[in-house]
Amino acid sequence: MAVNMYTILALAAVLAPVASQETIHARCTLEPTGDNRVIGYVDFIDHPLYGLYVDVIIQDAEPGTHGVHVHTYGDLSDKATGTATGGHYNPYAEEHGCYPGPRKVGDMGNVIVNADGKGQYVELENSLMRLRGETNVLGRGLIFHMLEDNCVRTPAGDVSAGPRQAQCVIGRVKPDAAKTRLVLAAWKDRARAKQILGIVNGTLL
Ligand SMILES: [Cu+2]
Repeated sequence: MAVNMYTILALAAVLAPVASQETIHARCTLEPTGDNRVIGYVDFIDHPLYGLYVDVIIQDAEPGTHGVHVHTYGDLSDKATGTATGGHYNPYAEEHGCYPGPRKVGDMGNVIVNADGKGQYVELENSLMRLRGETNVLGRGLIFHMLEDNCVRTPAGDVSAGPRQAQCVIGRVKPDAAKTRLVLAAWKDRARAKQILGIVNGTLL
């Protein structure tokens, strides 16, 4: 009896920190700035153990390579330029870079837009940017840029991606059970992740 009780207490101690943390879902629905036409959305799924899954889906964009990042403020009031969102979210005063290398928390990477104007960019396990804790990006802004992010590690590296063509605010959404199952399967079988997630024309990092 005593052994059983200790076993239960030990199990509870191990499981409690995980059980108390839920999977958190968020979305950012891009709206074009100024005369731009690009639209799209970014989905975030934050799992307490695996980290953050980020999925950027773009359409009606100019073919080419476009930087995307989380910027400091969820302020979309500058409809012409998107600059009210501030610079890249950088709580640790880091130099610029791109996922998955050393970088600012808000630094991500590039969406490759095909001739049909569509592009997809997925980060499978971003452990630096989260929807919880110290580096929570809920309520912050996200920007889709006109040009390629060159990922150069300098404090001024942010400027390479050029003007801001679309912006959005990251907000919490209702969990998507079907998508969560797919992402969990991808986390558990990284080698087949692209196939599991059905990414045909897109980048998975
Ligand atoms: Cu940016």
